[in-house]
Amino acid sequence: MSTLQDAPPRQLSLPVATLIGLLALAAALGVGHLVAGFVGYTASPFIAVANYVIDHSPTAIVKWAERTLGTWDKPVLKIGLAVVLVLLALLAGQLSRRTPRAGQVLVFVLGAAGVAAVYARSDLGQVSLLAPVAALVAGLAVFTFLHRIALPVDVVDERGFDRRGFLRAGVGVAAGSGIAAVVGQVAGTRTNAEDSRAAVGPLVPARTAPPLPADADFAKLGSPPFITPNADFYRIDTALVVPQVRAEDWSLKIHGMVDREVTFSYADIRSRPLVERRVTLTCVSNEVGGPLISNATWLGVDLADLLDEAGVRPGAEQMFATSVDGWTCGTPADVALDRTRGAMLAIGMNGEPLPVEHGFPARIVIPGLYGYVSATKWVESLEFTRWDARQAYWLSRGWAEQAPIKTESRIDTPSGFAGVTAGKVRLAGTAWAQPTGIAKVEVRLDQGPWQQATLSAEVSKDTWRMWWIELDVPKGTHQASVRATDQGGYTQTENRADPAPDGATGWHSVTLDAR
Ligand SMILES: Nc1nc2c(c(=O)[nH]1)N[C@H]1C(S)=C(S)[C@@H](COP(=O)(O)O)O[C@H]1N2
Ligand SMILES: [Mo]
Repeated sequence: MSTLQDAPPRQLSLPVATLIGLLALAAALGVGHLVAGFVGYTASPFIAVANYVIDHSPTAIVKWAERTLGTWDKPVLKIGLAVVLVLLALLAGQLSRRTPRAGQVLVFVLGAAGVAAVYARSDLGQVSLLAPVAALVAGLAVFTFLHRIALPVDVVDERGFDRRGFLRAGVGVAAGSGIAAVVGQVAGTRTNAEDSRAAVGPLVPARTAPPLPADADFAKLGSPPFITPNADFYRIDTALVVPQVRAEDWSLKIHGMVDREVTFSYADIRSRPLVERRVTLTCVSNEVGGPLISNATWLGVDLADLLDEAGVRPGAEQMFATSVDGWTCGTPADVALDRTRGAMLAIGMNGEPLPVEHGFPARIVIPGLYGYVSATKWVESLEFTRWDARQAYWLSRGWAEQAPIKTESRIDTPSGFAGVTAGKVRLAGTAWAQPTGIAKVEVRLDQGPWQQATLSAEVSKDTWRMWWIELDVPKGTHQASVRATDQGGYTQTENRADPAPDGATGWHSVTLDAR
């Protein structure tokens, strides 16, 4: 006989326990996301915990992830965190097959972790705590409620496992959680920066960069294109959710050791004479031969002009920049102030307003310094201060205070372990030494003599330079290596050094398998 009212079970079945754990998790995340949609998107407990993991992972792991996963580092982190949460939810269900206590404790601890992660963020106000607290309450309530239905405490009334009631409640919770998450998502991204960016309209330079010479790159021979399209430009930042800042809400404050505090709006900046400058950005985490380097035509104003209006006082050692997401960056003040260096506050990139993921509405670009000590995206404050007064994000994680870009070179074609036809083999690549400029690139096969490669036209000392060469490659396995010499007369050292603490060194080489 089939009945919906079975005898009271003494313990939950495996699938029911599993469902209870998962539904409690869904409710917590859904409700958390819903509330976060109104009090601050990054207060969503899932995102806050993921951000916390990024900020508190050992530096070596974060940098390793940037290098090996590149732009995939964030999706991989999110998936990893989701897997961990699902496993913990399953565990909460399994631990509670007889009584709900152990599962409730686990759900509470998880919820508390969400609260702590939001509390730990400097860029979120008190009200944002509502999101993880609501998540905690929802998770606990759903867990307890479903457990009560599935395993009634009160067996005296002979009520058994009300399967239909349990399923109805489960479907309700699942649907409610999904709807809550969607509403939160819509509400949280309603202040999306994309439409503000689209409304910026054309940004017209007062002074355009000179046209590019035809031989600015050897893309046809296998070098990268001289200008990296925005969609291909490398992206590195700690922001799990790309900060959404509307141009009309943005401002930049210059303060600290200055004669007068000044604040600029987006309208202030764009109405100034805009200059175009080509600058190659380089990440300190780039391994020898790595991809974390790209080149763009930036549009913006001379940072020195803005700093002059504030009147930076003598004695200021660093320009401490803060992004809207709380990330910070320390630049030597003398480099920021040096007009000949050409530091910019950029609002345009390759003929468009800055893409949101590259810092819209405005970012700093400074030729010759690795990005972590110069290139603050979504910048909102520049404070002039001393080195010992403030420690920037990566400095406090063991990276160097001073980080000029090192002279380096890379073989782009053929790629590593390429099969080639013995005889004349063409190699092409790139070399950089911002802001000194590249003087010479040499390539050699195995331990053979160094041979000078043909260089592309020099567009600017602040940009990379492409090279190509043809080598005689006999049958067999060989190694081709490259080294650059900059215009200061320095030739790249062969000594291999890791990216930490101030940039990798060593010659890049590729193995050629010639048949
Ligand atoms: N707000 C913010 N700005 C940032 C970072 C960051 O994590 N947050 N990373 C810096 C680093 S390490 C680099 S290499 C450059 C990369 O700029 P891109 O993503 O536009 O290529 O941005 C810099 N600016
Ligand atoms: Mo970087």
